[in-house]
Amino acid sequence: TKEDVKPLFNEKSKCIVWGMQNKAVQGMLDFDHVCSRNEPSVVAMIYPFTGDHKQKFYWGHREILIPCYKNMADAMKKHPDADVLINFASLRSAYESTMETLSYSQIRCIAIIAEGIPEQLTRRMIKLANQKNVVIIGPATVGALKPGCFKIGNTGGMLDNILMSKLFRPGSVAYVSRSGGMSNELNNIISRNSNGVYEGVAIGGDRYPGSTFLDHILRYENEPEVKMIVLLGEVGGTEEYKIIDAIKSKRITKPLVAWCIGTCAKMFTSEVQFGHAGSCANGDAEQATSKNASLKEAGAYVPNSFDDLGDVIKNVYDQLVEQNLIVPNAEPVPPTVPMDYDWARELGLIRKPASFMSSICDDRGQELLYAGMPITEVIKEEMGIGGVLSLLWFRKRLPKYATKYLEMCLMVTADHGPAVSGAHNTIVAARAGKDLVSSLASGLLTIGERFGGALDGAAKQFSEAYDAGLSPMDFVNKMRKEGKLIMGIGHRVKSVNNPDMRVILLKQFATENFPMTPLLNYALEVEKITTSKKPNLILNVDGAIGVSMVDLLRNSGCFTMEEATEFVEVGALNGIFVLGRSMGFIGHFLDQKRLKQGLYRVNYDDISYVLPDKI
Ligand code: Q5B
Repeated sequence: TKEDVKPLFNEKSKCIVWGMQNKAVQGMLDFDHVCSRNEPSVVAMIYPFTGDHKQKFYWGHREILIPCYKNMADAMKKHPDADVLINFASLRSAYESTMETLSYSQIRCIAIIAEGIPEQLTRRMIKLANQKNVVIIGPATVGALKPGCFKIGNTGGMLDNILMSKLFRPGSVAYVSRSGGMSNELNNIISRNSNGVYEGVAIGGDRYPGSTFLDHILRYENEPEVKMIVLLGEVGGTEEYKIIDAIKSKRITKPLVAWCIGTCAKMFTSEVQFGHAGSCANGDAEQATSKNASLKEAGAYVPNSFDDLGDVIKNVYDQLVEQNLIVPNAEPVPPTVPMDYDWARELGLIRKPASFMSSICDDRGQELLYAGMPITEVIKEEMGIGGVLSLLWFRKRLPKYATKYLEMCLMVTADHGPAVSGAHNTIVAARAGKDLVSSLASGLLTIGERFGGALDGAAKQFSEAYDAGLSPMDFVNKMRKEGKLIMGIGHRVKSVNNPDMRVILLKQFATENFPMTPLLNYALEVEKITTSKKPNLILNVDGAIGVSMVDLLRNSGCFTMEEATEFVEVGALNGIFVLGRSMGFIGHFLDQKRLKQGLYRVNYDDISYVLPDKI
């Protein structure tokens, strides 16, 4: 018998939490704080998958650290004052961790939250717990709470619910239920119809609960502060009949309000299995209606329906007040606990300017969005790299010819041999033993006006001249007068005599597919003038992409003139070369590694030493 069992929890109860359940732990600490406990009820956590460390929590306004141990042995040794273990282990490991917990005599109560533990294992746990006089709450439970003292995990819900149901100070009504969800409902009903909850336990929905209705009710019977008891049973099982026997044998003498839920089960012609593993009637006696009738007959206060439960509780409570068996206390004001930022924001109570804004991609929902388009659609519609680029860079779904052109630009700029500045740098870095990212970055850092970074400059110079109405000749003369190079003109090796096939391909595609190409045409007129002076002053690959992209942005119908200009201003077009050439640089990095090339050192012959004779 457990009739002489001591109270399960008091205002000094300390527990260890098994599992990285930070939200539940914070909820417990907030509960402790509103209950005006002097110190937190959680002294340690156990999590076998990380090393020993500390987790940060709030104690009221203050931040505190709670140690988290890899081994249960260490947690127990360091915290001999903990006598409760809250086991959040999954159904796969809950048995093992509970059995281990039972080997430590300091633990008097274990709450097992996991649902679905095999019944055979549950029975073994219960057997050992009974031998060791340890109370198990659960499995398949949210836990229990004792206002003013202690709360297990997520029991009682969030802080606003705890305050609303006055769970921060003790009342005179103790309850026991199977369901954790319904225990929350009981907290609410009891707080509205009496001076509140003294203690509440949800024993869990499994067929074999670690502790039973009777265990807890007999404990309540022994606790002088408990003046009345509420039992919320349910269809299935015979536990309620043990209560009936105890009423009849006068082991339960305090007023008991009881109701078994699941009365609708009788309305079904076939067997009904409700949510809990144990909530299925095997025979008539296990029906909720039969149990309610028997409870009433034994002398329990049984309402006509669940809806009337609150009224019956109120009637019994009022009688106890009338008889001076309950003297309601003045209502204390609980200490305030700061609201969690996320919760306050969800409730719309606070607003804060965001630190930064993003308008191209959102990964918060169920599915990743590129400019508002779900990634599954991007794939389904075969948008390709050009389509992704159009969404992420230009925030538009560009027409097919445009995305195809973008892909073509990436393809033709992907590489131009190992001799160019960027590939050279990548190769030197790779041969110096650097990793892929460093070698790539080393190559990318050479991209500038002279090498691969003249796209935006060309777009700007040509479009400004064109918009100002300068003839190609006037433009060339103006640039010469100002001593400026024309961006997008000139090449080290390509010339009219050695044409750049990449540029020919780009020109051809743009003239054949774009709605119009006025800037490209203008640039080709400029090229005629510059190449007449020097054959290598051709419209190069940077220039061809730069001016044709202006034609695309201005004439695709997707952007305003201002938007088209802004893309050039912010440097979007150089991004095309950067992205394309990254493919080549990575290729060169891999190539060097594959070829096992050693450290590169410039040959002395390649350096002209021009030091002063003497300083
Ligand atoms: N002159 C590209 O120069 C280069 C002139 C010019 C007026 C011009 C030069 C230049 C503008 C920037 C530009 C992108 C540095 C190039 C690329 C990607 C690449 C690379 C690859 C790849 C080449 C000789 C004479 C001088 C100059 C005059 C030259 N450029 N006049 N406007 N733009 N262009 N960059 O050969 O009278 O003799 O003093 O800066 O568009 O990077 O494959 O290598 O895919 O990787 O060194 O294609 O053109 O010629 O500077 O010695 O000039 O021509 O004033 O006249 P060079 P320089 P003068 S595409």
